[in-house]
Amino acid sequence: IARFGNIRSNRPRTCGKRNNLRGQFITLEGIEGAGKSSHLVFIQDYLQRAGKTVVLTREPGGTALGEKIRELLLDHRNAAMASDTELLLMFAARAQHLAQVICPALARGDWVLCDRFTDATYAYQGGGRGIAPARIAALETWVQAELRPDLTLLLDVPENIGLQRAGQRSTPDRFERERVEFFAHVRKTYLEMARSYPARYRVIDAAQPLQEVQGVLQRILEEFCRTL
Ligand code: Z5A
Repeated sequence: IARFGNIRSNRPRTCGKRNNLRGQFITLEGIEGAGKSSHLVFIQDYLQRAGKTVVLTREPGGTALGEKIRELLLDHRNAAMASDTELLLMFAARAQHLAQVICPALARGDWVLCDRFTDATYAYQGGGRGIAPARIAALETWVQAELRPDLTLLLDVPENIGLQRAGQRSTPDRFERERVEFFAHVRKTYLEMARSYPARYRVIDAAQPLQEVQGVLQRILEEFCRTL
């Protein structure tokens, strides 16, 4: 044991205690084509007008190393990637993202607005690929310790609408090549998580026109800022 040091030194050190982090952590989730990219800048602008310093970032990615991992994950030529490999790569990118971007920003008191986070892992690798949630939870605890988002905005659309919107893009990546059933499982898992964590989740009907979605987002953000 002496060789490996004190057991406590093996505890996750990503962010330390949540109450030492002064910033707020907001994540945006949804299936393919739900409209995350369309709404991120709107949310960032709203928060900046409310006087917050906002760090806008994304997963997988957000760091130079994480973006390289993202390329591996999305490259359609990596069709042979095993589900466990995919899961571990997601968390490898996340560990780097937490250490290099998210935790320092929250410690400074900045607000972090992240396009997808660990809920996407439960939805895609759990719901979509069929990996047991307990395995994902073990990695979540390892990599994040007690850090969880303060607010998760779930842009919810039926999978046929999401895929139709996203289908207007050029070469589909490794996830975009999945069948509609895959996205139905992903959506179902997101909605189950929203029911399990009502305090941090807000589900937004993203099938509405863009302006209406933004009206709802604005009301949610106003309420969130008011209750801090
Ligand atoms: N992934 C994972 O498996 N596990 C994980 O842990 C993480 C991620 C973190 C990359 O994510 C992939 O990684 C993702 C899951 C996986 N793959 N999938 N699927 P990503 O977030 O970068 O990729 P994405 O989901 O494909 O995001 P996206 O393509 O940017 O979709 P979006 O941001 O939700 O949609 P959008 O680009 O804003 O909108 C799509 C189109 O619809 C566009 O033309 C818009 O103008 C239009 N749109 C949007 N909203 C509306 C409304 N309300 N009305 C009409 N038209 C609209």
